[in-house]
Amino acid sequence: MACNSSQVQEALGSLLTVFKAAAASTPGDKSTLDRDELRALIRCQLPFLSDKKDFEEEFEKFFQCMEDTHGSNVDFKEFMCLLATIVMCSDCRPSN
Ligand SMILES: [Ca+2]
Repeated sequence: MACNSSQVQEALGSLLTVFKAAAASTPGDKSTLDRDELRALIRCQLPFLSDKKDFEEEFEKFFQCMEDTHGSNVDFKEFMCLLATIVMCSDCRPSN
Protein backbone atom coordinates (compact mmCIF):
# COMPACT_ATOMS: atom_id res chain seq x y z
CA MET A 1 0.00 0.00 0.00
CA ALA A 2 1.47 3.27 -1.09
CA CYS A 3 1.44 5.95 1.57
CA ASN A 4 1.58 9.08 -0.45
CA SER A 5 -1.56 10.84 0.69
CA SER A 6 -3.33 11.73 3.89
CA GLN A 7 -6.89 10.79 2.97
CA VAL A 8 -7.78 9.57 6.47
CA GLN A 9 -6.28 12.63 8.15
CA GLU A 10 -8.15 14.93 5.77
CA ALA A 11 -11.39 12.99 6.25
CA LEU A 12 -11.08 13.20 10.04
CA GLY A 13 -10.46 16.92 9.82
CA SER A 14 -13.53 17.35 7.66
CA LEU A 15 -15.67 15.32 10.05
CA LEU A 16 -14.52 17.40 13.02
CA THR A 17 -15.17 20.65 11.13
CA VAL A 18 -18.70 19.55 10.17
CA PHE A 19 -19.40 18.34 13.72
CA LYS A 20 -18.20 21.56 15.37
CA ALA A 21 -20.21 23.76 13.00
CA ALA A 22 -23.37 21.74 13.56
CA ALA A 23 -22.84 21.56 17.34
CA ALA A 24 -22.66 25.34 17.55
CA SER A 25 -25.51 26.04 15.13
CA THR A 26 -28.20 26.56 17.76
CA PRO A 27 -28.18 28.00 21.30
CA GLY A 28 -27.01 25.59 23.98
CA ASP A 29 -24.01 23.33 24.39
CA LYS A 30 -21.56 24.15 21.60
CA SER A 31 -19.61 20.90 22.00
CA THR A 32 -22.44 18.44 21.39
CA LEU A 33 -25.29 17.87 18.96
CA ASP A 34 -28.84 18.09 20.22
CA ARG A 35 -31.71 16.43 18.39
CA ASP A 36 -32.33 19.31 15.97
CA GLU A 37 -28.62 19.81 15.22
CA LEU A 38 -28.09 16.12 14.48
CA ARG A 39 -31.19 15.98 12.29
CA ALA A 40 -30.02 19.05 10.34
CA LEU A 41 -26.51 17.62 9.93
CA ILE A 42 -27.87 14.34 8.57
CA ARG A 43 -30.26 16.15 6.22
CA CYS A 44 -27.41 18.31 4.89
CA GLN A 45 -24.55 15.80 4.81
CA LEU A 46 -26.22 12.40 4.44
CA PRO A 47 -29.16 12.87 2.08
CA PHE A 48 -29.12 9.19 1.12
CA LEU A 49 -30.42 8.63 4.68
CA SER A 50 -32.73 11.61 5.09
CA ASP A 51 -34.36 11.06 1.69
CA LYS A 52 -35.74 7.71 2.85
CA LYS A 53 -39.46 7.89 3.54
CA ASP A 54 -39.11 6.42 7.03
CA PHE A 55 -36.21 8.70 8.00
CA GLU A 56 -38.10 10.70 10.66
CA GLU A 57 -39.42 7.57 12.33
CA GLU A 58 -36.01 5.88 12.31
CA PHE A 59 -34.29 9.07 13.48
CA GLU A 60 -36.67 9.41 16.44
CA LYS A 61 -36.11 5.77 17.40
CA PHE A 62 -32.35 6.26 17.24
CA PHE A 63 -32.38 9.48 19.22
CA GLN A 64 -34.68 8.02 21.88
CA CYS A 65 -32.23 5.12 22.27
CA MET A 66 -29.36 7.60 22.52
CA GLU A 67 -31.19 9.60 25.19
CA ASP A 68 -31.95 6.48 27.20
CA THR A 69 -28.35 5.29 27.23
CA HIS A 70 -26.10 8.33 26.77
CA GLY A 71 -28.13 11.45 27.55
CA SER A 72 -29.83 13.96 25.33
CA ASN A 73 -26.80 15.19 23.38
CA VAL A 74 -24.36 13.50 21.01
CA ASP A 75 -20.65 14.17 21.55
CA PHE A 76 -17.96 13.73 18.90
CA LYS A 77 -17.11 10.20 19.99
CA GLU A 78 -20.76 9.15 19.78
CA PHE A 79 -21.04 10.90 16.41
CA MET A 80 -18.08 8.89 15.10
CA CYS A 81 -19.67 5.67 16.36
CA LEU A 82 -22.88 6.63 14.59
CA LEU A 83 -21.00 7.21 11.34
CA ALA A 84 -19.18 3.89 11.67
CA THR A 85 -22.52 2.15 12.18
CA ILE A 86 -23.99 3.90 9.15
CA VAL A 87 -21.05 2.85 6.99
CA MET A 88 -21.32 -0.76 8.14
CA CYS A 89 -25.08 -0.85 7.55
CA SER A 90 -25.30 1.12 4.34
CA ASP A 91 -23.70 1.27 0.97
CA CYS A 92 -22.77 4.95 1.16
CA ARG A 93 -19.26 4.68 -0.17
CA PRO A 94 -18.56 6.71 -3.28
CA SER A 95 -18.12 4.58 -6.36
CA ASN A 96 -14.94 5.03 -8.40
CA1 LIG B 1 -25.18 22.06 20.34
